[in-house]
Amino acid sequence: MKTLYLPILAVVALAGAAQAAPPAKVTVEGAWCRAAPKGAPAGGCYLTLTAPTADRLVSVETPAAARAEIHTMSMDGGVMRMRKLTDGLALPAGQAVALKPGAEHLMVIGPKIDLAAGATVPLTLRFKSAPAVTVNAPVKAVGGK
Ligand SMILES: [Cu+2]
Repeated sequence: MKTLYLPILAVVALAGAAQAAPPAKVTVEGAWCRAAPKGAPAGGCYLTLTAPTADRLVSVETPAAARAEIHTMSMDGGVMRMRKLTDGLALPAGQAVALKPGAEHLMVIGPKIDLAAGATVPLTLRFKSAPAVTVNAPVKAVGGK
């Protein structure tokens, strides 16, 4: 019977270690969403992520829209197209990853609020390892594509 206790003790020790050292938070800077015409089906949000250790942005949630997705843009036969990143977005250790117009971005689909300047879009970012971070992204009327 004595051998049975050893694995149980090992599991308890591991759980204790995990509690003592939670994964470091991902830094989120400069979050904003682009203003969209009233009734627009979706809007883009942008921010810069810096993960202290290699991580992955796996999903985004917002109470301000039906759903939110992580998108990338690429040229397809001379046309810029957006595509959902189903596996999320890699965040190399210590390297700032900018989500910006014309590149990787967050898409809020089916907005429940008017994406007008002055509004705020709360975005909860979920990572593979680091704890989730919620930021309030101000809506800005910014031109350009
Ligand atoms: Cu998009």
